Amino acid sequence: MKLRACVFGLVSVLLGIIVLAVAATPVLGAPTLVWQGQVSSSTGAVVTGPMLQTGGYYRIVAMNPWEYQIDYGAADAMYFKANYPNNVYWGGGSPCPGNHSFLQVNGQDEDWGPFSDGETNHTYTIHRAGNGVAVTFQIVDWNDGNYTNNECHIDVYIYLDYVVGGRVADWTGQLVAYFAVSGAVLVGAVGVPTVKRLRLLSG
Ligand SMILES: [Ca+2]
Repeated sequence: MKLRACVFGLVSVLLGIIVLAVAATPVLGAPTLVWQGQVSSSTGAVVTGPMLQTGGYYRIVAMNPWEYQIDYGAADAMYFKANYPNNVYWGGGSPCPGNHSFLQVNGQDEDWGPFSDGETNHTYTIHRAGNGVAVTFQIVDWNDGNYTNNECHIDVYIYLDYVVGGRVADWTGQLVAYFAVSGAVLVGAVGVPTVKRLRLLSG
């Protein structure tokens, strides 16, 4: 009886390990959320996200507009609209001044891609390879440098990407372009990692 109980216990433990392993394994066809956070426009504070593991691939999504001048000017991760007709539905946006991005990643400008208006909730996506350090986000107000007249925030979501046949894909199986941090650069400058474009995998 004791032996049976012990065997049963052992099987239960093994099953538990298998279940945990399956739960932790990303499944192509379903997005796996790693982290979500809010980046304030009114504080300009740096938000520290999770450590992106070396060997891992990640999809970073930013959405929602904010206001760089309440009741007058709206912005999102990459674009802005002065004298807006509506603070969500702009009818077109201008690129961030100086070829910067309002939403910074690891203290650097980011190319968030084509403009997304209110219909798509100002949503932007980039892909990154993990480098073993925590990723950070910050809104920099490149329009007036004044944070006291700002309002709202950008929502940031981080999901797992997948390696399919030696290439990186998102959860739908769509191949993506990704960016990684040079290991050689990381050794000398962990605090300010330099992003290096490695390969364009799409298309
Ligand atoms: Ca402002």
